[in-house]
Amino acid sequence: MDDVKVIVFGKENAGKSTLIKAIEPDAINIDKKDTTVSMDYGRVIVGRKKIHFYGTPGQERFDFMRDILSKGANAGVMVLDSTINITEMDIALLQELKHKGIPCFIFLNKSDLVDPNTLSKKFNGFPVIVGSAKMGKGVNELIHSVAIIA
Ligand SMILES: Nc1nc2c(ncn2[C@@H]2O[C@H](COP(=O)(O)OP(=O)(O)OP(=O)(O)O)[C@@H](O)[C@H]2O)c(=O)[nH]1
Ligand SMILES: [Mg+2]
Repeated sequence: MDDVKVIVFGKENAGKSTLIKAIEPDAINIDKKDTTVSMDYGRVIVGRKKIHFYGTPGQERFDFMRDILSKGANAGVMVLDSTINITEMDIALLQELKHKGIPCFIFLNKSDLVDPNTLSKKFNGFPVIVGSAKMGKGVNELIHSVAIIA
């Protein structure tokens, strides 16, 4: 079995912990007052690959955790809230991981709250998967996309 490490990042409240719970219902979420304080962890097996998802806290004061958890990652998933515009900082973060050799996907979350026709399919060349962690939409597509590239 090959181990694959995936880091899940994105702003506070984007839905990272919900996504990891949707990937694995028994996932571990370390939350305090509904916000992640250290990390989330969930795993899934696809073919011969054991894919480990590490969710980072969204709050800025925990930025150091992202650096620690991204070490040795094979892929990254940026969770974006569809109801909020992507920022220059989000793009800069995606580029930073790309330069570290970590290919990234964008999981465009909370698509249940917006008109699907208004959603972009690409952001600066990064592949986008439209979904809803809460509804379990796009989650399988994400897992299989990660399994293909990592
Ligand atoms: N409508 C809707 N709500 C969602 C979806 N995904 C997550 N949420 C809600 O968004 C809120 C934040 O979700 P979390 O998963 O805790 O977000 P997070 O990114 O882990 O937040 P931090 O740990 O604080 O960085 C919760 O109330 C979720 O129920 C979704 O696809 N649709
Ligand atoms: Mg969280």
